[in-house]
Amino acid sequence: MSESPQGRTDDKDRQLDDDRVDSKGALTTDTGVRVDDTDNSLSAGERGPTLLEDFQFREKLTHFDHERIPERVVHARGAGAYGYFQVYESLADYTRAEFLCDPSLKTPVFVRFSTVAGSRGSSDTVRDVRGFATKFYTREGNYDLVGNNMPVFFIQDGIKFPDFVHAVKPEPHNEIPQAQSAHDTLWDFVGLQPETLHMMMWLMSDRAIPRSYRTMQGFGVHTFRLVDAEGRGTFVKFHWTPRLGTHSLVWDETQRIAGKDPDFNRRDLWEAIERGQYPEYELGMQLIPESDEHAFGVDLLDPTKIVPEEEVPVTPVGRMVLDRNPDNFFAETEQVAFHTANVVPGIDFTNDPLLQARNFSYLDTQLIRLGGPNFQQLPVNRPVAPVDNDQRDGYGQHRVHRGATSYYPNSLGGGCPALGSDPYRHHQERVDGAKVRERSKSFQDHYSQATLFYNSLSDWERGHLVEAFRFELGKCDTHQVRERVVERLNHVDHGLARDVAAGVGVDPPRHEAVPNHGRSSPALSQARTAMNEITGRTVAVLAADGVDAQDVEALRGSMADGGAVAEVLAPHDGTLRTADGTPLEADRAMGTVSSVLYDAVALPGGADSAAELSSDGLALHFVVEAFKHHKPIAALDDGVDVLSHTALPDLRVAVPASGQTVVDQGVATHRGADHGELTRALASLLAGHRVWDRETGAVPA
Ligand code: HDE
Repeated sequence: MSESPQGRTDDKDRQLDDDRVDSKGALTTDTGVRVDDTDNSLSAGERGPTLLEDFQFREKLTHFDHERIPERVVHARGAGAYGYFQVYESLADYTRAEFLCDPSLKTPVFVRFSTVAGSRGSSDTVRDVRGFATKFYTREGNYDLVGNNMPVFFIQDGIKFPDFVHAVKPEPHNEIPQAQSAHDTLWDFVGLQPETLHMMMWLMSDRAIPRSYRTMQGFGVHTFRLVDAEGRGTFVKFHWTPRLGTHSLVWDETQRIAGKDPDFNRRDLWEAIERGQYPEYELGMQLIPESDEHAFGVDLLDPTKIVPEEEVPVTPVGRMVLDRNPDNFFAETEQVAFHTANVVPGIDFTNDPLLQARNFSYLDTQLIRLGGPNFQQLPVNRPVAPVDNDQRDGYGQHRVHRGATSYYPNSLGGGCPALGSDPYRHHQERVDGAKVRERSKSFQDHYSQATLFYNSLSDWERGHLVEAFRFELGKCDTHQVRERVVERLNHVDHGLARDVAAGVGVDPPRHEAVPNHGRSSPALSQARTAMNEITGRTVAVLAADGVDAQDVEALRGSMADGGAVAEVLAPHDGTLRTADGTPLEADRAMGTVSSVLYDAVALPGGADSAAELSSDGLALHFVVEAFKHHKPIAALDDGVDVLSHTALPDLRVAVPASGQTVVDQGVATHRGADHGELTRALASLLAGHRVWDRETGAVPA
């Protein structure tokens, strides 16, 4: 049995070993017949027709023709990783689920992150919701928590899902635009379906453009139910909180990354795990006794609402670490099949109509996507818990069931499989009502939590939100669509509606539709997230011949100490001649990357290097663009001079005297030998992620 690259093995990893294949023998057909030529087909004479008899050729082509399966109808583009989950303390007071009650257990998990609207080959950094789906391989069966990075959803009842998805996906007549919500049909739907408004606020916020899957929250969205050993239920809302804080990109940056590196988020996850910087998330729960079901002024069954954390605090209950990349994207990340109805004893549903619809849809979708009812036998899906039942046959059946019986009850098979002891029991909720096709009145307030979200944002977050609405509506060709959305926004906040209207050529509403209630929930703002980490952040160190080698080492060393990665970018690949003559290998040629792929830029000293960079358009653009995107910039000695060659008024930051470190607008500069203060300043700016109060309006990048 091989160990995972990171050296950890668990039940799932050991199980997967039976399926892992390393190519090490002679080439054969699928039937095991050895072949010695895979380049030439069998033909009648060297220039004659190909022969039907060539079974090897036919098998190779046929297999190729059938390599593709349907992509997911939503969440087609994703990236996955294995890891483990461990609960801090027993939650036996609320649930009988073993993996939530035994702190000594490390439960293996597979997580798939995704965008929603784009096709499998679309870009990572589009404005979209991100999926955050976790499969826990528990000893009591698989449990799937299929969440998103936003805590609410676009619609209240699953019967509206096809309408919403048809509206957001590329328009059907010309299949434009790919992976974008900025088009008429989505906003037409939004204007006519006000229950979308709260979620649209989240979608227009920075949450929709995460810096990394490692810096993204996750939410179960629905209210679920925990059930203890006595059958008592407790409502629960699930939250994942990333250890590195919740951080986003800048909109202009995301669009550039989409071209420079469409795999930006996928690559970031993969590389962080390969480096041993394992992404970590804390699981939190909002626990609500059944007796408090109606205590919060929102219907817990309505997935367009949150329960503010200030009213029901999030209790941290456990930790998830992702420490192993998959071996094969298709076999694992593509074939993983999540299903909201994959629950284990102690976890149950509520009557949220969106959740109920999902409990139908996910099984159905796997049948078409994975080609039949045996998809749970695929290696990534197979539970570590034993499986035994009378289900038989079907496409892709891998198990060789022995014996004559496949029915219950039987005596000929010794009565097996026998009914299990300690089984899954559905919570005994009393229900009663007439069959109706009606939305509950308690679901009808569509605006007050959209207002709550808006009120809770910091100034810079609000600025981004207004810009996002302007961008998206500005892409709509139909004026009436723009007008209707502005009218809806006037129910959220009058100022917001006016700000958006002013950017999209719509008459600003003259009166407020409803007064802003003034309430806020500080926990909703990203400005309050963890800002004490630089693990996995990337710093571009721009250098040319004549660079000061000690400056480069100081930058590299201090960044590495905090877990950040500093890369030396030079005008060309290969070796640089440094000021003291020692050779320095460039990590990359500047022209193959871009500032948008880094979190910060540093300019080391060295007169020749600074002079060359000061007349290199690529290098100057690098600095200006990083400044535009609110990124920390650090410059040492002669490197400080490069800043003035960018000829930007905003970049004429305060210049340090010898021996001094100055931090001005997130630009840290230093002249003199001791770099300690400068590197500390850079680390602290990086931990704060971006310099949001920097004025960038005049920067033309
Ligand atoms: Fe999904 N959703 N969804 N969804 N969803 C799918 O299942 C669906 C909803 C979510 O990485 C599909 O296997 C309906 C909410 C994630 O493989 C499909 C409704 C939330 C993923 C489906 C919803 C999600 C999916 C497509 C409304 C957040 C990706 C392929 C009733 C709580 C899982 C597949 C992965 C995937 C249906 C609403 C999250 C078609 C009908 C709400 C993270 O079954």
